[in-house]
Amino acid sequence: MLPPKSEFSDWYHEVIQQAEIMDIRYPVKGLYVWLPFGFKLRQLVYSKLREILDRDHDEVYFPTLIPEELLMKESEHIRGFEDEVYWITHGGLEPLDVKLALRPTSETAIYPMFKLWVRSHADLPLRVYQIVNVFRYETKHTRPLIRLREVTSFKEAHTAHRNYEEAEKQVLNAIKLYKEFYDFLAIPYMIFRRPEWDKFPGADYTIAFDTIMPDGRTLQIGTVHHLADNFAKTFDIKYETPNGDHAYVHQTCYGISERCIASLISIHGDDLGLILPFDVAPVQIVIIPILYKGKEEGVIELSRKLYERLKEFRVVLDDSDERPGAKYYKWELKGVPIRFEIGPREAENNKVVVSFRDERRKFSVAFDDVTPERVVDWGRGLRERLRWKAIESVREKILICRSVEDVADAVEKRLLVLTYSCEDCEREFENYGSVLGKLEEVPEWLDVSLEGECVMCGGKGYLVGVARTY
Ligand code: A5A
Repeated sequence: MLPPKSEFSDWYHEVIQQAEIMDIRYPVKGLYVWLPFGFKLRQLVYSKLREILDRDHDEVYFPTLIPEELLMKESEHIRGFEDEVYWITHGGLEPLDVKLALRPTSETAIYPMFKLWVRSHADLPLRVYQIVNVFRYETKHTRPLIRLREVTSFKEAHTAHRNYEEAEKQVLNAIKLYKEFYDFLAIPYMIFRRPEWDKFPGADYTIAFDTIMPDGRTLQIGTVHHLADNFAKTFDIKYETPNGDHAYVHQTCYGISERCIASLISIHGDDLGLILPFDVAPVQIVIIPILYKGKEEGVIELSRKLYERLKEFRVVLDDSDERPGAKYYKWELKGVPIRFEIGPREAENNKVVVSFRDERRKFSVAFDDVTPERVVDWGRGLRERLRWKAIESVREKILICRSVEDVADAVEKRLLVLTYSCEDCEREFENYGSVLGKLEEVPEWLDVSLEGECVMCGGKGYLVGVARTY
């Protein structure tokens, strides 16, 4: 049995174990084991991310180890990461001449190669990505899929362009790609421009995607950074312009980790377990024959026929010896979107009973009407319902505040506060919670104006987010 989802932290820890996403007993803090079912989910989610990126990026693979000298080259970057780097100091018993870092992210591994690859304006834009593990010695409370010391599914894209404006276009493009990805997962998000003091180390500015977890804390589920020519200057990445001059490239990078799966599990799940959108569910359909002594034959036959017809999907015919109740429980826990039940009555009338994981209401359909097209439609319907349910649950955790007093109170109650601030006063809000930064655009499901009077000083202000964060 799971704890109720209202006890979110306990629910989360239990559901990822009981639904067989992760084994969290690995004896190193912040490192966890992907189980087969979880790994399959990861593969399905990440193949969408790949599909989106492959349209105009090339996938690459860079080494895990970065020599100390390269990692230390960009001063702001290293200042941002120095507390978090794991170092390799020995090869066997021999101390190494050059200390090697386990990559915390790969700018300093990739950009020295960019220097070699970029020659002329014709080499630009350059867009690559990799999906790799990165290591960060996180000191905040570690949690599976949310705050890891080995991030196992770190998608990082790195691009180079002719100038600041072209890099900025890429930032907008990356935002569009991330929107498509999270819309596909039916996960609502808000897009903030992080304040200066919280931008990515070495970036010109950082745009972040945040979602709201069921306990009201926000989770940063992706970031897009404009790097301007900061790294290009450090790593000497220059190109020859059409008129023969030499200029530094302008760069962007953007990343998503397995937090996308943490949010998928957390936002859609319920007291019974996971609820997975049809496209990413490792098991999309389960068929459960209801067997009574002496009446098995027709039931098994019809179940097999249905299985054959739906074979293009990830479908399981659960004809194990367990009781139907135990089977329902198991497949509900794993978030299977569509369930068919076939008993003697169905077999006799050439019908099947259908239920969807989110609604759980059962209805009867003629066997002949259960076509693959119909199933795809049902899957689409389920995603739409999940999307709206998720939007509702996120919306009720947002409060628009027009006075400072309300901000403190609302953050305390685990609400994401949207309020108005000017640039000078923005940092003051750190006294109440984490400042997410300036809201870049109003989500279609929210009705609020981006501009208003700063609630601190009455000056011209913009909408900022303040919340407790993961
Ligand atoms: N090179 C750039 C892309 C970069 O490293 N950006 S980042 O530091 O912001 O990380 C990208 C994303 O990875 C973050 O937005 C966050 O969603 C996720 N992430 C960062 N640290 C993590 C950790 N310790 N565990 C899980 N996810 C993490």
